[in-house]
Amino acid sequence: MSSKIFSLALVTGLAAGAASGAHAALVYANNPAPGDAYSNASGSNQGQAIAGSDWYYNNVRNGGTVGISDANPRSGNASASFSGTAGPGGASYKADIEYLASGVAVGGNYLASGSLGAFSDFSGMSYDWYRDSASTNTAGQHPSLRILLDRDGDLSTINDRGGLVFERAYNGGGAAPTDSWVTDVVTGTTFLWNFGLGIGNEANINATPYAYDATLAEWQAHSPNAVILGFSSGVGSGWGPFVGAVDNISWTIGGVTTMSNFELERATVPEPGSLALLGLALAGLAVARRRKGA
Ligand SMILES: [Ca+2]
Ligand SMILES: [Ca+2]
Ligand SMILES: [Ca+2]
Repeated sequence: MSSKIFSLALVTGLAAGAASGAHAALVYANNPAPGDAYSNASGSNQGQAIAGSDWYYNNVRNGGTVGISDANPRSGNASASFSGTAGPGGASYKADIEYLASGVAVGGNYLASGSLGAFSDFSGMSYDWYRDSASTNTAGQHPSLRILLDRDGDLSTINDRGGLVFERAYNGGGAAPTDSWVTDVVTGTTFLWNFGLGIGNEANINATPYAYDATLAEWQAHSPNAVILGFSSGVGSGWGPFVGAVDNISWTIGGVTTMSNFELERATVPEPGSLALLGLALAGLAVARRRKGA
């Protein structure tokens, strides 16, 4: 009920004959303004479903906070904001917002139990992110964007689950801009690094000695049977104090683009007639107040 999906009609033919289209979803906070601020002080990952959507606040620990709120509006009245202070050493915070295929709660956190499609049909993803200048963590850090995968495509085996991560630091990025929204786009030639997938974190899958320079296309060749479990954006762990946000997370699978705009549900807008009546009532109230005060 909190998520309204609009079919935007088929977008101009990127690939004539192929399935193509776009869906933009408004994903609403669970709470009215100022919105959500889901946090967990404990050291174990906890999550919360975002009602009416397949999105979750997830993997939140050590005081990390994530929530759709009006702190940093983007494409409307809100975005998904992040903050955390613990770290970078010791028990540092973490907080994600994740879209999961058939998400299920496991010990207070959420896991996908289904698939969004074949990794081989994935052609890219993008998002807008924001780093507030109040952040004192490493200057190149910003909320990352991840695709979550099951590497062998068999959902009953979970030791090969993991993901691929986009960060500017491994794509020629320097210091992240602050106090302004930045749009990043992941294509077949973008460098991604992995966690999990049954091959260890930061695996080197190509001929170069460096682990962080495998492109999306190389990962697709490396894991031809993988299926997509979901998408994720987040902050930490191992960061210092950070304040920021993300919005307009989108991905394209089989030529169909899905974009999520994080928003606060608007109050019902009164019709012009009732606005006029409200105006008259307020004017009357002002007059009454003046009279009372005189
Ligand atoms: Ca598997
Ligand atoms: Ca390499
Ligand atoms: Ca928004």
